[in-house]
Amino acid sequence: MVQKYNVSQWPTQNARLKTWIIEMAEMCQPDAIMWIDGSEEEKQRLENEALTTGELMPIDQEKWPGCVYHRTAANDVARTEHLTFICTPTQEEAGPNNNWMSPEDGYSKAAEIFNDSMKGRTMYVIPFSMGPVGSPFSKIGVELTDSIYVVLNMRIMTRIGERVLRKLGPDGEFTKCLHGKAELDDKKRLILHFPHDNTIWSVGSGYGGNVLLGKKCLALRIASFLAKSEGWLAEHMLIMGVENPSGHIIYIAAAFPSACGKTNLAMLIPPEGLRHKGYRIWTVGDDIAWMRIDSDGQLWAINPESGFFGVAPGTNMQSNPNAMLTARKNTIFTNVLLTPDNDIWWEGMDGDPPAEGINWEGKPWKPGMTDEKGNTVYGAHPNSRFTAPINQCPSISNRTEHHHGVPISAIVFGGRRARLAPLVYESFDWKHGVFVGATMASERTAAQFGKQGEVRRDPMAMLPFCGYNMGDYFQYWLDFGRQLEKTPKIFNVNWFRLDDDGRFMWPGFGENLRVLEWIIERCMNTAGARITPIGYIPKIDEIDLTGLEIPPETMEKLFAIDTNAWLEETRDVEKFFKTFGAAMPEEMYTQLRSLIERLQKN
Ligand code: O2Y
Ligand code: MN
Repeated sequence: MVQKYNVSQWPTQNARLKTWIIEMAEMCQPDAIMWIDGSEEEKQRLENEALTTGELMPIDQEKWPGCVYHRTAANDVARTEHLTFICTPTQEEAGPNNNWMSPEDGYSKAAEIFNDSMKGRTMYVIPFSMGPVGSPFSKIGVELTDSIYVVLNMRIMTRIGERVLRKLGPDGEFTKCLHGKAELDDKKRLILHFPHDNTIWSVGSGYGGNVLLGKKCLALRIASFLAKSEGWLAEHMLIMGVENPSGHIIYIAAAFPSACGKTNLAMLIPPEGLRHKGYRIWTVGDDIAWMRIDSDGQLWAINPESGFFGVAPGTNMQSNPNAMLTARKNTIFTNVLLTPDNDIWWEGMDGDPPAEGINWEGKPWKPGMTDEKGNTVYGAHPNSRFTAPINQCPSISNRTEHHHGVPISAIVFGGRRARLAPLVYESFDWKHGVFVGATMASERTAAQFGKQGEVRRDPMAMLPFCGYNMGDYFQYWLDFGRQLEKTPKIFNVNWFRLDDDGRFMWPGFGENLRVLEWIIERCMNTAGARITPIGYIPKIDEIDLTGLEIPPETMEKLFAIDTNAWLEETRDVEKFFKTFGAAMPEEMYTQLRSLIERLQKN
C-alpha cells in the first residue's frame, strides 16, 4: 500500500494526515492518489481531463471565458437532508433538529459503500483553508475525493493547495473530509458528520452541499460544534458593509431561510432614488459568517469561503447585476440549459429563452414544454448553480482577506411572512434578539415543494445546519451575548408582506437599502423609533422613500401589528419550543411570556 501510493514522496510531514489518508485509501482502493497543489497548471490539466471524459462540457469561450459546464445525475440535484446525519455518542446531543446515528453505525454503514468504491479511479487530496490562510479565525480541512468536479469547485469556494499544507505543518489539526461518488445511487448515499472526531464522510452524491465538504458540512455543522467549545459563532449569514454618505462603513451579518434573496441582498446595488446620497454596498460573503469577540469586546466576522455557489434561476441583470458580472468568467455552471451553439441559459435569465437546447436532465428542450401531467419542463433545474470566485464580484469588500475580518454592528434575521411581520423591527436587547432569531419562520411559496403558505420554522436559518441540539445552541447564544462589551443590535426584516389582493407591498431588491439605512442609523444612534409589543419600529417618515411611490396607507400596512395574529403566532412558537424538551433554555419561555403580556396589554 505504502509503495503503491508512493507515500515517501508525499508533500507533508504531518504523520496524522499520512496515516489517515492511507487508512482511507485502504478502504476505498483508488488506483492512484494525487495531491492537489492549487496551481494554475494543475487546474488546466484537470479541466482538460474532465472535458475529455465528459465529466465537464465546454461552453462558448468568447462569451463565457474560462467557464465550464457540469450536469449531475437526475437523482442528485440538491442537498439530501434526510440522508444527512450527526453521529454523536447520544441522540440527545444531536437534538431533534438532526437525524442521528451512532458513530459506530455511521462508520460501518458508510464503509460498506466506500469499500473498493475508488477502484479504477484517482483519489485527490485537497488541503483547504476555510478563511484566509493563517487567520486566527481559519480552520484547515483536507478533503479526499474521486471527483475532479469537486476539486475544481473547492478551488473556487476555498483556499487550497501547497500554502495550506505549509500552514498545517507537521502536527497541525485538520478536519478529515472523505467524499466518494461510489455508484451515485440515492439508496447508497450518506452525508455523515462525526463532530467528536472532527470528521465528515459523504458518499453516493456528486452535488453541491453534499460534496463540497468545506461548505455546509464543515463551515456550519462541524464548525458550530467547534465554535461552541471554543467560544465563537459559526452562522448561516451573509456579511455586507453599508458605506454611508460620510464614507463610514457599517457591517451587517444577516440570516434568512432559503428563497429569501440572501445573495441578492449581499450584492445589493443602491436604488436610483438613494444613489445621490452616496451609499455603497461592499460584499464580504453571501452565505456563512464565522464570528469572534476580539480584544475590543466587539463582534468581528469573516466569510470562511472564497466563492459563491449561487442559485442560477431568477438571477439576471435586474435582480442581481453583481452576481451576473461575477459569473461572467472562470465559473462552473451546474445543471443549467445548454444551447446548440454552446451557450447556457436558465429560467429568469435576461432576454428571450433560446429556441431549443439540452436541459439539466440531458434531454432535448423547447420553451413552453410540459410533461404528460401538464407540468412545466424546466430548461435549468430550479436548484441549478454557478460556482464563481468572490474576487470577481464588482462589489467585493477589500476586507475579505483581512485576518481580523470586519466589525459587526447589526445582526439581521428575516423570513417570508405574507401577513405577520412588519417590514423591519429591532429587538429590545440581545436576549430578546436571540428570541427573535429562534422564532424565525418562512411561508412556502408556490415554487417550493409542499403546501403553499405553510409556516416552516427555521431558527436563525440554522435548522438544517446546526451540528448539535438547537436547545443548547440557543443557550450558547444567550451566554455569548453576556461576553460582548459592544453588543450588536438585532433586527428582523420581512420584504414579503402582501396586500389584500396578494401583491407585494414592498418593492424589495435594491430598495431594501432604505430599510438598511434605518438599521445602520439605529446602530449609530441617529434614528428614532416607536416602541411596540414586538420591538422598536421606525416612525414612518424615517424610511427615506425618495424616488419611490408608496402611498402612506401602504407604509402603515407594512408596519401594522395585528395583535390577534401575533398571539396566534406565540401559540405556534410555544409548540415549536417544546420540541426541544429540557434542552430549551427557560429564558426563551420567559421571552415568550413577556411578548404575550405586551401583546395583551396593547
Ligand atoms: O443544494 C445544494 O447543495 C446547495 S444549497 C446552498 C448553496 C449555497 C448556499 N446556501 C445553500 C443552502 O441550502 O442554504
Ligand atoms: Mn445557505
